[in-house]
Amino acid sequence: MERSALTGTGLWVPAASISNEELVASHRAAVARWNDEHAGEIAAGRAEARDPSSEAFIVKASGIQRRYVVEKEGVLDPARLRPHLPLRGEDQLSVQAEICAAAAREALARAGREPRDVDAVIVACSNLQRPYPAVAIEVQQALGARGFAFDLNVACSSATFGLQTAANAVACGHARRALVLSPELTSGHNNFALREFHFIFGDACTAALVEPLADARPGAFEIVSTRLQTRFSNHIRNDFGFLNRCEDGERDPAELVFRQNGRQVFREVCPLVSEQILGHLADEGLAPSDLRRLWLHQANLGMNELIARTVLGRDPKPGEAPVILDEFANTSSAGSVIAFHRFHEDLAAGDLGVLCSFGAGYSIGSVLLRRL
Ligand code: CO8
Repeated sequence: MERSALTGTGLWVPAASISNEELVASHRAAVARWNDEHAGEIAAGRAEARDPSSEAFIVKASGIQRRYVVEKEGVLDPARLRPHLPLRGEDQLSVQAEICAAAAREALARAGREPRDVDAVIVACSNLQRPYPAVAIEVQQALGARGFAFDLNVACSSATFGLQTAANAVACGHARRALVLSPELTSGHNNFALREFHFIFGDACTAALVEPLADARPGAFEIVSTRLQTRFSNHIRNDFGFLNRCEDGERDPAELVFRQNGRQVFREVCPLVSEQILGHLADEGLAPSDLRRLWLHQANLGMNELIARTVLGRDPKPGEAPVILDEFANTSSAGSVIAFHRFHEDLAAGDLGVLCSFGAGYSIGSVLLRRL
């Protein structure tokens, strides 16, 4: 079995970003409009008036200051609350394939590889714009890559599940250079009308290249080992799917985009994640004090502080568990890879870190990395 390495990462960031101030102003206007339109039902007790959002709540509850989005005007328009995406013809590259290719090119350049060196492409993300043909196969063609490609969805843990799949493909000799791409256009599946959800997500796309350890250059990261865990929960759901059109009975449209019981998720997921990282380290004969970095999923600042404190047995030192959610919000599966992409250059040869995702499913993935 060939050992594998993470040899390069790439990041696509949308040009547009939305501050909490802009988002809350749009939400206030949308709420006033909705309450006005539903005044009769509210007065009759058949509907509940919607409450406006607040910047102070967003920062206190989540640590999020702003987020990037693929298109800003549509999201902020109180009458629309979703991005504008021009319809593309079948002869044009789809939007997810386009952002994957941009992130992939950066990862390849960082690893000193060419697109034709790639022989496996995995598009791993929460929301795919179509079931088939796989977006990954479109990216494979756009890059001029060889081999095989497929899509994979394990919500916020898609990238770590993709990294284990890529590392296994390299280990077994099924591929030599595997790209894991996470094109998270969360703004297409977020409910910007409801204050408990509208601030949570942002858009981004990451790329990670996995190769045999023997081919990796100094400065790359050995994939020491990976660990995945799933446990069923209804506390984070999105019921959008092809059977919606066949269902008898009406559904609340809010069930067909992201929804969650955030407080329950916080309570249940934090201990699962800390236990997974500690168990993963113990099985490798390592102690938490052996770790130089925790590249955690970026959903909520309080969650990350609690998980880091539980794993390390003390408060994390500045930079030990880097935060990007203040700038990006929750970019689902891309979050922990963005944290890695932005915060690994200072590590020395031999330094160890854990890249860890957690989210809907529940699903948790940890990838133990050692700098070469
Ligand atoms: N402004 C003002 N008040 C608000 C707002 C707001 N924006 N939002 C909620 N409130 C109110 C609530 O109504 C509630 O009021 P009351 O007490 O009167 O009922 C009060 O504030 C407290 O609300 P919460 O209990 O909800 O507040 P929390 O402190 O729990 O914070 C969080 C909410 C920030 C959501 C927090 O619970 C959290 O981050 N939890 C973790 C969630 C998490 O990590 N989820 C992972 C989801 S991602 C994933 O895996 C799926 C990927 C999907 C892809 C993306 C597609 C879009």
